[in-house]
Amino acid sequence: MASPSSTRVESLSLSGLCAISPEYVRPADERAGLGDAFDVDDRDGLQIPIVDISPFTGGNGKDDDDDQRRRVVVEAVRAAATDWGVMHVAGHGVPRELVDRVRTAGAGFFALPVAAKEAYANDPAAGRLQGYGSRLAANAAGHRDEFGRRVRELASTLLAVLSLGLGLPGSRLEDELTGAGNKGDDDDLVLQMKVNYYPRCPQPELAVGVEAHTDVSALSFVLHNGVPGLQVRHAGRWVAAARSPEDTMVVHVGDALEILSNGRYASVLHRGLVNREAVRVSWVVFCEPPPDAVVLRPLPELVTADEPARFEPRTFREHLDRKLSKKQLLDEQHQKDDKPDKY
Ligand SMILES: O=C(O)CCC(=O)C(=O)O
Repeated sequence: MASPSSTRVESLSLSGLCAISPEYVRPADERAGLGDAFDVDDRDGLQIPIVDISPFTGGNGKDDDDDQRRRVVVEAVRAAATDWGVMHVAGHGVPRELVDRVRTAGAGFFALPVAAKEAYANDPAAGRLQGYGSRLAANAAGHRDEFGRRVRELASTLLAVLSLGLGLPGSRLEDELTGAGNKGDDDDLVLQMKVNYYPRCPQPELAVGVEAHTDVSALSFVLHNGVPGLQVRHAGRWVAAARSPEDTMVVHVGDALEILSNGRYASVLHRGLVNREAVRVSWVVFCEPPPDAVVLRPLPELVTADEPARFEPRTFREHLDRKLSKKQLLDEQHQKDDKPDKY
C-alpha cells in the first residue's frame, strides 16, 4: 500500500506527472477564470487597492498635517474594505527583517524531503485539508511570537482605522470583537497561522491550490514568496492579485467583520491558483474573535430602519460550525452556482 506521503500532492508533483489525477480536477462550473497563475492577469487593469497606513503606524507626534493624512488613510481603507474586502497594506510597521525571517523559516521547512515533513502534516483521512497547519506554525516558524505580536498590533491599528471608517470611535470594533470591559485570557483575539504550499501543477486550468472561500476571521494577513496565485472575486468576476508591491501585506476582510459592520465591509471570496513553473508558498495569519466569549452581531449603531440587521447573532464557534456544515452540504450536492454562497 502506498505510504501517506507518496500520495500527497507535493509527491505527485515531484514525480513529474503530465496530468493531474481526477480527484484534483475541479467541477466545470468552478473552472471559470482558472489557468496558469503566471498567465492569468487582469486584462481590464482592475487591481486590488494599495493603502499606505504609515500615518497610523509611524509613531510621530501628531500635528494638523498628520490629522489630514490620517483622514485620507481612513477613507482609503474604508473604500477598499467596502468595494473589495481586500487590500495590499503598505506602511504596516512589521519590520522587513522579521518578515524575511518568517519566510526563510518556511522555505527551509519546505526544502525538507516530503517524508521529513510528514510529522507536521494534516491528515486528510481525518477530514483536514492537505497541508501543514498550526503544528508547523508552533514549531518550524520559530519567530512566531515576535511576528505574532507585530501582527496583533497591526490588527488593532487596522480595526481602529476601520472603526473610524464606519463613523465610530476607534476602539469600537476591537472592543466588540473582544468582549470589551470583560478582558481575560479567553476573550482576546486569537491568531492562527497557516502555511500553504502550492506545488507546480501540469494542468493549472483544471485545479486550484486553495478552493474559493471567504475567511471566517475578522481580518487575515497574507505574505507570500513572490509567486503569483491569489485571485479575488470583485464585481462578479475573478481578479488576479498583482505581484504585491515590495513590503506590502495582503489583508482580507473576513466574515466576523462583515457581520459586525452589517455588511458594509465585505468578506472577500478568494482562491489560490497554481502554475506550471514555480512552487508558491503563502503564510496566512487569521485574526479571529474568541470562539465562545463573544456574540457576533451587527453593531446596533449600524442597524436602522433602512438598513436592518443582515445577520443573526452567533458566536464564532457557531458561525464556524454553520459554515462547515453548509460546505459539506454544498460539496455533497455539487452546487453548480457561479458564485458560491458565502455563509
Ligand atoms: O495563498 C494565498 O494567497 C491565500 C491562501 C488562503 O486563502 C487561505 O489559506 O485561506
